[in-house]
Amino acid sequence: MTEPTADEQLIDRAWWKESVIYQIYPRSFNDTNDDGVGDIPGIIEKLDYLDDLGVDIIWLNPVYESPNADNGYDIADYQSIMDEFGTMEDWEELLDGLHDRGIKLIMDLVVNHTSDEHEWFVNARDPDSEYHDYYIWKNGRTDIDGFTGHLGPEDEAPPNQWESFFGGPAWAYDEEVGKWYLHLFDEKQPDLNWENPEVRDEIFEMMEWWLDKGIDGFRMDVINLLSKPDSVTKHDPPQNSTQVWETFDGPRMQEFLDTMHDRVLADQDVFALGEMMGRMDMETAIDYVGRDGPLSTLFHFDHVLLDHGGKIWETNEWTLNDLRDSFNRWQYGLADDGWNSIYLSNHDQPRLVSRFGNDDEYREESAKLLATLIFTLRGTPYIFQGAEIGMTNYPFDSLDEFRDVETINPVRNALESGEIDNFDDIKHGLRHNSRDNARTPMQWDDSEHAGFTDGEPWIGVNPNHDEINVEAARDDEDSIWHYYRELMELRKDSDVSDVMVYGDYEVLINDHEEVWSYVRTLGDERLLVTLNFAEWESHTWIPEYEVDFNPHDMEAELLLCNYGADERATDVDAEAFDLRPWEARIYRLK
Ligand code: TEU
Ligand code: CA
Repeated sequence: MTEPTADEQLIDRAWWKESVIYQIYPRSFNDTNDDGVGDIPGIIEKLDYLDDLGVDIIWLNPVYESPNADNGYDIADYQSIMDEFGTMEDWEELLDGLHDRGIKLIMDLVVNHTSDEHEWFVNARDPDSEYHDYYIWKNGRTDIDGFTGHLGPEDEAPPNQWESFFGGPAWAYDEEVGKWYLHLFDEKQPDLNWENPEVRDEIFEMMEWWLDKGIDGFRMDVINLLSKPDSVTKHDPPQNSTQVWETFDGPRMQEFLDTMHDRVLADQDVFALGEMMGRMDMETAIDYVGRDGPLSTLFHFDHVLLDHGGKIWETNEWTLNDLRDSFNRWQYGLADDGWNSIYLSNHDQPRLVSRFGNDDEYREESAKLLATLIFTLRGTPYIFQGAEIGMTNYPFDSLDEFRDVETINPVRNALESGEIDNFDDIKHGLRHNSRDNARTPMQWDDSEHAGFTDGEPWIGVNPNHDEINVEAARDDEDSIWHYYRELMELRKDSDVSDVMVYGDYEVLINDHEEVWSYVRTLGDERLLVTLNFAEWESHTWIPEYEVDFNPHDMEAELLLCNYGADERATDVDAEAFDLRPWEARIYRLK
């Protein structure tokens, strides 16, 4: 970052605003003992890789003991490491290795639910145990007139008709207890009862334990689901409600997070990132991540729901206007208070270049364009492993190739009920939507299993690893990988770093069907970012009436272009120019 300037008072600095986050999905990153599953020693082996790439924070997906019904998001013990991934000593070595290189570590915090194999839940089955009330138990309903869903024993219906996010009812009947427990996700992921103060204490103590071990923060899984609606906590829930979104931002949500903040986070300079489900209004968002809020920043789902239909195999068409609108809402919404997280992919989402770009003819160009977007919007940027080499979706051909519950469960249910006839009818949609696209192994080189493992990988390696791999990308100085590094250098270590991180965002020509352009401004510094989302040439300009400067007087100095700094990109009038297919440029306006 540059020396303090007169604009310094405009800047509310924080290390996590200036950082770039790299997300590691350990199961698919690097395997060192040939069991086909990535592991912590595998990450340690790649520490120099992460350092060379130039990232600042690692977000590690769950590595805790787990039966892996949902790949670690079903935790059986919060304070131990999954055998498959290694030992606590390995984890400590990883933390030290990162810190030695100036890289921070944030851990996944999954406290909406545990595994049904967690000791708490095992004990909770005894109604006299102090753990019984750690979970949400309800009686079923016998007044089942008009009920069409799944029935329990003796024709008892679940307490309400909420559907789990992974398909099927959100309640499971437990024989031993004779009651139903709530699970918003898989049956093996019972929801914790946050109304119980002992649950809160346990979780807060566990968080302190990890912070004492030296971690730098948490990514908080589905954190706005913790507080359940009154209908569930106070009395028996309404019988015909299928509105599972009633569970978003529940009545005590703010209180729970404020307490977490005051008790655990406040005194330490930690990064707290909340994953927030549902479409949130800005007031609620600012309550969470504003100056006085408990969290640093959040993940929302607005832009990643654009192309999703109701079912896992259903897709929707999206336009550039939709994408830009969803980002505009947040860019402007958190302009004065709060801070955005900018991501286009993660372990739950298909590959960004296959989804928002063109993974065929313009794979390189569009992957670079999307990276430009991620690094130049206002907010902390995220790279999900493999994005830096432009990894693509996987050509799934049968249901056996999938591993993810969110994909498999609903498809099995639909095949059983006859809602769909066969896999082939929905193949296209699953290929487009499935989370498994993100989970195929990291492509390190062009060897048999892409250098990920010498054993049999737990999920297929993308056949395109012979071309798309880290080794090839590092050898080619025009690669996506090197472009990511250039973007990070600009953002972190250049004359324009401050404006790139902290500058105001102003969109231009908001209805342009091909080009998304915006200006970032901080004091006298101005950047123009211009991105052509089309496979053809597009014309664009700076409309005089939309900006508070005169574009005719401006000189445009090219800082970065995904076609290289050739004459077409360097020799332009700032007021109007043409962009090549999927071309991205960053100019400094003077
Ligand atoms: O994800 C939240 C979540 O609900 C996602 O499953 C999302 O709805 C879906 O991916 C969109 O396609 C978090 C974790 O990131 C995810 O991996 C877990 O499965 C889930 O919570 C339960 O812990
Ligand atoms: Ca392994």
